[in-house]
This record gives sequence, C-alpha cells and structure tokens, in this order.
Amino acid sequence: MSRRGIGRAGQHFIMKRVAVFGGAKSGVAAANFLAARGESVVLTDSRPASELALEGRLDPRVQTHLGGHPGSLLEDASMIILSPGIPSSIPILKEAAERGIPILSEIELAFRHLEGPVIAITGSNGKSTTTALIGAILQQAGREPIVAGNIGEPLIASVAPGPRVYVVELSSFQLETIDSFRPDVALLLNITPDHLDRYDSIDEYAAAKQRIFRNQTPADLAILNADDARVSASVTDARVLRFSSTRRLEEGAFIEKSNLVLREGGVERTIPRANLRLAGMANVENALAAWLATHALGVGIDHVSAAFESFAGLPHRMVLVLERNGVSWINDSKGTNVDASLKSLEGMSDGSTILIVGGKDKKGEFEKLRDLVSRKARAVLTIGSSAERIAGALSGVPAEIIDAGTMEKAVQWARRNARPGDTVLLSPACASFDQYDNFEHRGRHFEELVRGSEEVA
Ligand code: UMA
Repeated sequence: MSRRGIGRAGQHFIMKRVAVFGGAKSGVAAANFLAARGESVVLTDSRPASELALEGRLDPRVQTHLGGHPGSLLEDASMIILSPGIPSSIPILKEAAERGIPILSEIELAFRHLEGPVIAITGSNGKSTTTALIGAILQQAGREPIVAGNIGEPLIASVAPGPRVYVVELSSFQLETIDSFRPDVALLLNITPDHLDRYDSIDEYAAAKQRIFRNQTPADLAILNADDARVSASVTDARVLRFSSTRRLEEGAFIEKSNLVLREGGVERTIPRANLRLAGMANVENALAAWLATHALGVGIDHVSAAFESFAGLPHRMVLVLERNGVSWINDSKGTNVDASLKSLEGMSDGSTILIVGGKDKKGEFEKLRDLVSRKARAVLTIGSSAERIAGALSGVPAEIIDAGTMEKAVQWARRNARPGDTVLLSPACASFDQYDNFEHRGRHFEELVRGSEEVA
C-alpha cells in the first residue's frame, strides 16, 4: 500500500517508506530505531501477529504487514532492512533486488549511525566467546565497550549517542547484506561446514563470511587464523595479523611452550597459558585473536592478562564447573556438533578424560572422533538416542565405552570412577532435543548433578 502526498510543485509523489523484514529481535529493533528518527516504516513477517507478541515491543508508529509479505510492499519501499534469519533468495526479495531496492542488514543500518571504532568478529566456532572476551578485556582497560550483534543484542538497539568502542559478533547471514560496513578490526576465526541448508556450498558460506573484509583499507586490521587454509586465503586490503595454535609466527600471536606470545616488530610479549581461565585449545585460539584485536586498540598486556584470568567464559562452553579431589568437571553442552566437540577434546590432557557424549542424532560423522578419543579419553559415557551409533563409530578404541543412557547415570559413573588428574567433560557432539529442551537445559542439568555430587561426596 502506498501513501501519497502532494509535492511542493503540486505534483503527486509516492511517500517512500522503509520495509523491515522480520518481526523478531533484529527487525523490531531496526523498526523502532527508524521510527524514533521520524522515518516512515512498515514491518513485515511471514508469521501472524498471534505468534509474534509485538505488543509493547514495537513502536506504535510502525505499520505492520504480518502473516506474509505481499508484493505491494515493494511499491513504496525506499529500502529493505533484512533480518538475518530470512534468506534473500525468497521471491519478494529477488524481485526487490531486480527493482534496484537496496536490501541491507540491520548491521549496515547501525554502522551508518554509530561513532567510534568497530571490532567485528566472525567464524564458524568460537565467535561468541571471542566477542565476549574482547569485551571483557576492553572493560578491564576501562573502555566501556558496547558488545552486540549475533551474540544477542542487535547492534541497532545498541547504538549510543556519542563515540564508543563497538565489539560486534557477526554471522554469515548478517554479512550477506552489508554495504559500507567497515570494521577497524575484523577477525575471521575459522571456517568449517555449517548452515549448508542455506548455502549451496562451503565456498558460498565462506564468501559470505569473507565479506567482513570487503570495505577495509590499509588503515584497518584483519586478524586471520594462520592454521585455517580457507581463512588464510582471504583477500583483503587491510593490514593482516595472524594467530596460530600450532606454530611460531614472525609477526602475530601464537602459543609457544606454556606461553601465549604476541610478536610485533621483533618485540615479544608473553602471558603464561595458565593465566587463561578458559580451558581447551579452541579457547587458546580465541584468546590469541582477542589479544591481537585489543592490542591494536592500544590495550596494555596487564589488562589483557587480568581479563584472561577473570573471564570465565559463556555459559555451557567449556565451563569449569567444579574441581574437587583432583578431578575437573567441564560443561561443554554447547558442543552440539562433532567439530565443536573435537575442538574441546583437543585441549584435554592425554589419557585422562572421561567423555560424556551423545544426544539427538543429527547424522554427525562420529568416526571423526576416533583419533582424539583414542588419545585423550580413558572412558566414554554415551547418553541419548545416538548412543548406539557413537558406540559403533568408536568400537575398538582403547577407552572403555559405557552406555550410560542418561545424564544422571553418566555423572554417577564418573563420580565413582574418576581419579585425581582426570577431567570429566560433557561435550555431546549432538543436539539435545531427545532428552532436553535445548543445550542450555542439558548444561544446567549436568551442572546441577555435578554440584549435587559435590554435596554428597
Ligand atoms: N521470517 C519472515 N519471512 C521468512 C522467514 C522468516 O518473515 O521468509 C521471520 C521469522 O518469522 C522471524 C524473523 O523473520 O520472526 C527472523 O528473525 P531472525 O531469525 O533473524 O531472528 P532475530 O531474533 O532477529 O535474531 C537474529 C539472529 N538470528 C539468526 O541469525 C537466525 C540471532 O542470532 C542474533 O542474536 C540476533 O539477530 C541479534 O543480532 C542467533 C543465531 O542463531 C543466535 N545465529 C546463527 C548462528 O549463530 O549460527 C546465525
């Protein structure tokens, strides 16, 4: 529906409005932001009003078109702000592109209105942890950063009136529709297969992630994982610094013996790895990347080290729940696919892990776990509906494989059999929906059982 007005010369013209696609977090935040600035806005969602609960959340000046996206929306659309969960391949958006209507992410809109340096983080795994860790380091240094994006709060809802440091987690979905977005520091942590229901190939998925660099200039910094061939091959005009958890670098950040090292212009700074409270090799990589990013903003090593010591991580990601009688209990319920669990296992000491694995079977390639389980695990406790397939995939490994069935039984077995020096690691490599509402629910249950076992121990 178009709204018409009379031009100054008496001619009719069409009043343009911004069409916001998606009535969840990003869309509502974008629509509210625009309405507050006096823009004419329509918000549309394929779901009906009854499923969206917009009441009290959406600025009353925003018009709505719910329960579908009628073609008429394009008649007076000056621009489309697209929520990340909506693929731009849906017919109405294809038509919008053909008509030359700009389709932008809420990230792009926010970028056009914010002031101050932007650190942007993307990757397949570890991006939320790295984002939060960078936020913690900057906070430690008294910079009062704004941490937003895919991690939870939409960036557009976080735009502050004056200059601030922004730490923004970005998904490939959000990066698909940036235009002028240009981070001062861009991090690409890793690229492993993910979201292949939206992309035709991993190349297409990688290309979306690599858009993070597209507007950077030599005045900006790109931080790349030297151990990831796809990431390393990224093309960028920015100055590049790399991090590695496998080898020493001439320039960049790496791990050497028991130290994290940042080397720049021949000068080396070191932080003992033991200072990093987060467990696992994946978190060493996240820490190296976070150090490079904050060093670039002039944060001193003491602040970095202090944040490494205090940052306990995000819930359900390699969280040290308890250390008792020489046994460490780690909740990695967020390890919902094989790659994520492999990363977590990698950081464990050899032969001393009791691994709790299993859940809803997503047809994961459990055979990929064989090598690391052989090296790291002394026992594997399977839970959930994928137990049989996991046991089959691991048959013949030296570790004992026990079909525990439930989390209660797994924790009970581990409590009885763990020896000083062991780590009991819940890293399921599966979704949780066969036994739990979601991975958070599963992680909370594990933590309760572990803490409960402390009380009775
Ligand atoms: N919809 C339509 N038409 C369609 C399809 C969907 O109208 O054809 C509607 C849906 O009904 C829904 C809305 O569009 O109401 C889509 O919302 P959304 O999925 O973009 O959800 P938001 O609440 O806006 O959350 C998004 C991110 N979600 C996704 O990318 C899927 C959140 O990341 C992010 O925290 C939030 O913006 C704030 O920036 C979540 C996520 O799962 C954590 N991200 C993926 C990941 O990390 O792997 C990418």
